[in-house]
Amino acid sequence: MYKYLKIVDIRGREVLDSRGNPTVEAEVTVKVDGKAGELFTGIADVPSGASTGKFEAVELRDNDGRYGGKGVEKAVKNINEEIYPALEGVNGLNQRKIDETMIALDKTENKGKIGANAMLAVSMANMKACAKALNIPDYKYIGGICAKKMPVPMMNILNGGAHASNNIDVQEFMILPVGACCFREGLRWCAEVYESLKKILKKMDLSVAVGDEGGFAPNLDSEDAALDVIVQAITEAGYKPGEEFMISLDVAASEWKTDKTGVYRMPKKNVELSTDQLISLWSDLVKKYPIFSIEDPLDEEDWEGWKKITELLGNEIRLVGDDLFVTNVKRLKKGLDEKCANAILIKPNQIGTVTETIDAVQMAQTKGYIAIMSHRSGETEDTTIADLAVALNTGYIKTGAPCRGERTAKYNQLLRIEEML
Ligand code: 2PG
Ligand code: MG
Repeated sequence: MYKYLKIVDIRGREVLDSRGNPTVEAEVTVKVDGKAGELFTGIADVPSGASTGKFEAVELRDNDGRYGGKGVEKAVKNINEEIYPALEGVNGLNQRKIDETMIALDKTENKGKIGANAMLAVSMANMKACAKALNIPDYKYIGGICAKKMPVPMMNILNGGAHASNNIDVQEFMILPVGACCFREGLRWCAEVYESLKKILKKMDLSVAVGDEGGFAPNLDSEDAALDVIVQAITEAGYKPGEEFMISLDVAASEWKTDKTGVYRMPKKNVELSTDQLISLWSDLVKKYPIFSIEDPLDEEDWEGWKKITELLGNEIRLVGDDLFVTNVKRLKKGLDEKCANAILIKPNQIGTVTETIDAVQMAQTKGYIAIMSHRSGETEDTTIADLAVALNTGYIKTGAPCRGERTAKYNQLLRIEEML
């Protein structure tokens, strides 16, 4: 087995994401030690969010005339001219050293100088190059013999909020095939419910156009109306809501914040609510529907509110911190100390390196919080999160609808992994 996989080349490039916006791709090439000196190249693309948390690591954009300011040429230049010289000759097998070198190069708390998009692309591409050189799948390289658990898909089938131009304020409605025997079966169940929902919406004369993550984005009057059609879709597909399927919501309530912490405004309904009113709204929904989890039910700075809702609902459902924690162990630690939430959403690009992502998952898991591996609303065909979910035994993955290639790419990769396991 190789002990040293020398990084001999790193290059960045600007590619497009699923919204047609530029994003960063990196290629890392490693050379095996010994006489053979064979070369292996890993390629990785980073995704991009729409409802981004205030405390996420910085996604470096050019802010010039190209692509409406969204170009990533600066980040690409940083890969070629800053990161490559710093990592040339380093052992790719030492992923933590590679990530730490990039962090040290950047020197800022939020990775604002080099850009978390530049760093994550290199971090993931290095991991992939090493896995390739060792001739093992990515999930096996990361998780070794501990990688064993296929995640339950949290499949987004109805979009609202910042991900759709309809009048629903909650950003995502997801279904979880909790009664399925395996990933393949669960995926089929979800696709059948998705089809069943499509039929129902057509019958209701509602749009079946899809949002950014592939879920439908019909003009329904309320969150209750959305949940009702989902329950109907599950039932008409022949499954039992609450037994075979559970439902999850991503409120993305940081998008509803006003100037005052604890005062919210639902942007589409234009209704103002206090933290307490919002908590009672969610607790009413939990009584009425088979809800497994609610993500970001409150704003990323409303720690008091999070504490209250965790006290009230934490024994019944999972309260998932996405914008609240931003995959950052410092914010997660605060949540653990103050008993806020009981689950964390894991998005590698919120933090910017593979090893920091792993650290966040492990901290959560040792403290009894579940970790949910997640895509972004702007994605690419990169499937690293599928491998990470299995490698780290997260148990859950949120990666959109069974529709749109950038979403199915992850599900299809999980099908391959399940066969290997
Ligand atoms: C979220 C994500 C992914 P975005 O809020 O959880 O579904 O959306 O990537 O826009 O932040
Ligand atoms: Mg979210």
